[in-house]
Amino acid sequence: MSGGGEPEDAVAVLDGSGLRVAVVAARWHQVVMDGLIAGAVRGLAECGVLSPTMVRVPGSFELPVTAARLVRDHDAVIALGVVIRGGTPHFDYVCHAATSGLTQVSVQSGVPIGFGVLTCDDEAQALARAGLEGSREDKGRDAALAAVATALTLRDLPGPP
Ligand code: DLZ
Repeated sequence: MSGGGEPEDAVAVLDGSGLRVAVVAARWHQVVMDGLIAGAVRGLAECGVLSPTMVRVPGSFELPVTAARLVRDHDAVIALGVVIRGGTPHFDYVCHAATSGLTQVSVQSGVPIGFGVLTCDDEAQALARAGLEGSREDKGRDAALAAVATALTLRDLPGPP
């Protein structure tokens, strides 16, 4: 997937200061994860979210069940992980479990989940998206801004939550 179609107003100023936000982050691929987490925290601070709940889980497979708990008492969740293709079909199973699990949790709860799970062919692709020095993209920050923007949009829509 290419980042080339990113909307120009994606970085519009967001006031998320009243929101309860959680970050859930897997532990695999530590250097990339450190970049994603730092990017998410930076993005949240830009929106006025200064003390997000931080939770670590073993791997990306554990993101959905943990997000399911966090949506009970947060207005937005940011899920971060890195899955790198190996020589077995395991990659597809973990990616599918994380993607469909997080989608289900978000749609069923009505709480937005920023999707900051990198699914890459190799480590170089992941580093390029990790928001580290020399990275082209900052997917942790992108996921944080998307979750806050969606939480604010949902809050302002008419009708029951
Ligand atoms: C087992 C596994 C493998 C092979 N690769 C990754 C990965 O690249 N990224 C990741 O976040 N997690 C990986 N895991 C761990 C699984 O997500 C999960 O934690 C274990 O299967 C235990 O449930």
